Amino acid sequence: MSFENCSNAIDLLSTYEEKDGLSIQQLLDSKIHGGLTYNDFLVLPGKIDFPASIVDLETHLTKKITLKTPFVSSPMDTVTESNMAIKMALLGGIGIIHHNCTADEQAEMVRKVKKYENGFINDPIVISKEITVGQVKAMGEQFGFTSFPVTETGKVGGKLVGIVTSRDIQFHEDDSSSIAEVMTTDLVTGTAGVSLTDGNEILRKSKKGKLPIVDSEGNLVSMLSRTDLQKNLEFPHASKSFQSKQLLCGAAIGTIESDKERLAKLVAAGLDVVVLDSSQGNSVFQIEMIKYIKKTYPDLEVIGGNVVTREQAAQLIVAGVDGLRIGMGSGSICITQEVMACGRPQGTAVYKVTEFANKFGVPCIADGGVGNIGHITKAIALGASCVMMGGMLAGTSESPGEFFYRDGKRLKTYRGMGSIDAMQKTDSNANASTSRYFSEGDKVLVAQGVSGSVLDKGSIVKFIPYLYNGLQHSCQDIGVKSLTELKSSVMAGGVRFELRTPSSQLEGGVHNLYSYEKRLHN
Ligand code: CPR
Repeated sequence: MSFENCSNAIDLLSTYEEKDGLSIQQLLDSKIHGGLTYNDFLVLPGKIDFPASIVDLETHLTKKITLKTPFVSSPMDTVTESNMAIKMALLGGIGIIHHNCTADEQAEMVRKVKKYENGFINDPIVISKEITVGQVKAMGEQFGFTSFPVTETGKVGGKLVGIVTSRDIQFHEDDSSSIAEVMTTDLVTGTAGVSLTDGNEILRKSKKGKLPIVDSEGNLVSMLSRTDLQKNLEFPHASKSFQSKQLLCGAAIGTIESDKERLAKLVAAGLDVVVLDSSQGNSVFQIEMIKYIKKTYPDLEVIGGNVVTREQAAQLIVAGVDGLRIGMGSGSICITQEVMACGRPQGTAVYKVTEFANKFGVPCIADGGVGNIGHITKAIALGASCVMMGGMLAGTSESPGEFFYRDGKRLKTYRGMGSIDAMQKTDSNANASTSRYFSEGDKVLVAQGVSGSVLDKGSIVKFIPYLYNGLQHSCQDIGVKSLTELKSSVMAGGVRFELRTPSSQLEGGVHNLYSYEKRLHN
């Protein structure tokens, strides 16, 4: 057929029976290719007829929970505590708080996330009116500011009676006067439940420095500060529960008896989703725990795992999970495959499990081995609904731990939960690491991971939007307008794949340069 006779591209291609590239089934035929990792293949480009900005990244975390983005932070003690969980939820993902700590500590972290209100200071420093001017001046030196709300109890939750600012005390010479004599009692306040935008507007109009927020009985609930006005960003994708409007929060537990007590505390703190944290999820302990949780807390969503085979998944689906976590040995800090001889290349694991679980409406999280945006696209193309990240989010301002310097680089610790370091954490009740690997009671601990360090990545407030925009552009190149369309087009054979030889992988990276700097975003 000549080119002149064809009016469109479809006619031009009509002599070919199949689309170019491989279907997902051909790509993942492990009898031919062996197990694949994300780096072993590429997605072929499609047609762009829409802007990247319209690509919809909404997805399911569990049967009942949807998120505006597919990003989940891993329950590791160098990745997710309340700071990370708050920011992940504000940015449209969710954080799963680790359990390598006491049940009370973990519940307190969950509570902090659930109580968080963006822009509002929920734990302001409050004084009572018995405090003297001299004491407030000293507090000013200690904290660097001299505005404090005054309540009857001297605590948040007490009746608001005034506010003291630097103007009230600056030129007051008698340091022994009580604050009641100098504080401002003519107060502008906001009412609990006010939105951030409305609260900021009241603050702006009042020309005051602080806006105390009070409940219907006049008790202090929180505060807005003028110095934060510019910093109070809105987060349109925030993951919130429909009824309470509180941020969504997940937490991990193990599968031993004491974890039932731990879970009761987490549920009392407002937990939305529990992740059963085990490196090999197909155990009688986990199956029993799933049944117990579904019976005891029918509204709590349960994510089971980890699994890498259809057979493992089937056991947990029958037990009643609302979501599955996939991955064994693919984590960046992990030596499980080396030591245990068990595991599966992550690309194959994600496809084999999701292809099965999705038939039963069970969403899956691809956990471990995500090192760049391309890996996220590939995990979703293979059928995952979300990706769980450890190493990608470690070393950010929101991850636990202090930065330190080595070789002129600013670093933070990142360690596997089955590393000797994590397993030897000595807090009472801190059994996460050993129970994750069924090692509680072992005399000799067998490490399944390492402890290391990662470079400072800055705040996830910049990093997650980079992942978000990158994922939108990736979908645009593939020619799909949403993550849902990506998955359905893959299954229908519309989105095609190509295997990569080792030399094609080299070609796909930066090569033949004398030197270069890899900056991922501005
Ligand atoms: P990366 O995102 O760093 O590649 O992997 C994080 C995931 O690795 C975690 O969510 C968890 O499933 C897994 N993981 C954590 N500690 C581990 C050890 Cl010590 N060994 C094996 N896997 C581990």
